[in-house]
Amino acid sequence: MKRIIMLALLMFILVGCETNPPVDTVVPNGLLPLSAVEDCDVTTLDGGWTCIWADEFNGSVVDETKWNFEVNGSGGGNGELQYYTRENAQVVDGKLVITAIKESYLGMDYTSSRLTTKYKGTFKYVRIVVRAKMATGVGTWPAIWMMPLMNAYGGWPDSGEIDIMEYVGYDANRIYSTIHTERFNHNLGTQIGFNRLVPNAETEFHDYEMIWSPGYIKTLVDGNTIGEFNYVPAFTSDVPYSEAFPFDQEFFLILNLAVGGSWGGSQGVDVNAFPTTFEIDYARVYKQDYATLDEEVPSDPTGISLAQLKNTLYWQKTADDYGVEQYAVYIDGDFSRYASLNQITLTGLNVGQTYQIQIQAIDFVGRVSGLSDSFSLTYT
Ligand SMILES: [Ca+2]
Ligand SMILES: [Ca+2]
Repeated sequence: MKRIIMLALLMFILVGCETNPPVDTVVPNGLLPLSAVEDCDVTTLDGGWTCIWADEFNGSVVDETKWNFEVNGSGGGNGELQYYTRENAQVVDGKLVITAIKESYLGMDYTSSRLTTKYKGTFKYVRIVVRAKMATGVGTWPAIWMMPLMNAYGGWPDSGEIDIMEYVGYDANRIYSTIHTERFNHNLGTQIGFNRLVPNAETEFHDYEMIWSPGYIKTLVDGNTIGEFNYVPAFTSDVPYSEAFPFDQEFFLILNLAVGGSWGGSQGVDVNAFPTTFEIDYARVYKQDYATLDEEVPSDPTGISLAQLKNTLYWQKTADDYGVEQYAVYIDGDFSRYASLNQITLTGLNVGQTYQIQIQAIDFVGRVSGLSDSFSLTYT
């Protein structure tokens, strides 16, 4: 009898365990809604943006769970004059304060600091807001910028650089936004950049911002556009998209105050300008909460065209309520590969043979468009 009761109890427990917890089946790829991080003072922004990483600089020291110090005198690759130390960055009154000082240190004439979120905060397709006040004086060069976590497409500049905001003291009150890629970079004089006057950039805090989605980066100051960077495959159809727009990988954030160097020092360095500070009130990173927001299927890809680059096709960027994350490429009706942006170079096919190529758009929650019309490609 006791055994039967035990068995019944066991059955009950087993049946109880089999009752499935509620499962979110709203989105095809199982993406779950985002939760805002607790240490972000503004947890959401209009447009469905949720804060996923932030530093309000409310503590008494730099939070090394979020930031790395880059300690070196290597000149930042630009012949800069500072030695970057840990001691030149402090958290004071709710702000990160980076101070550039004129002092002899390990063979350099200035000290300053450079902090990165490498391996601690890495991001893709996000919105970043950094509230900051510039340093002062000829020869200073503060920046809010991003570098790729992995060099997926090769060393600088092939894997890209995003300069959300740069400021050179000799060009007072003008802020710059620039991207560098293999095709477009300052070594070639082909970098793509914009600038905007901010008359009190050195005396007041402003929100410097970037919004990044597939094939698109926009920078802003206080909500006003500085520049927009678009991947337009028809304009660069002689190269793969990774050479023109390699921004489909994880990037990390960098805050630094350089002294001198190829750009910041091109009008000399005013020794009387030091010490001077680059102050950051907060850095916040937002991501769109696709699982909660996205409701529509992407439209079918159209406009497939032959690129100048061999065996390469591009097509119109597909419309979707919250954006297309990637495209699936089909050859003769079979799935072949994915493309992050609206261009693909086909490889490994038979020379002289003609193939029917179709494209399908996939949004961030896994909703798929129909297949495009077929494009006949004879492989060369
Ligand atoms: Ca703050
Ligand atoms: Ca959608």
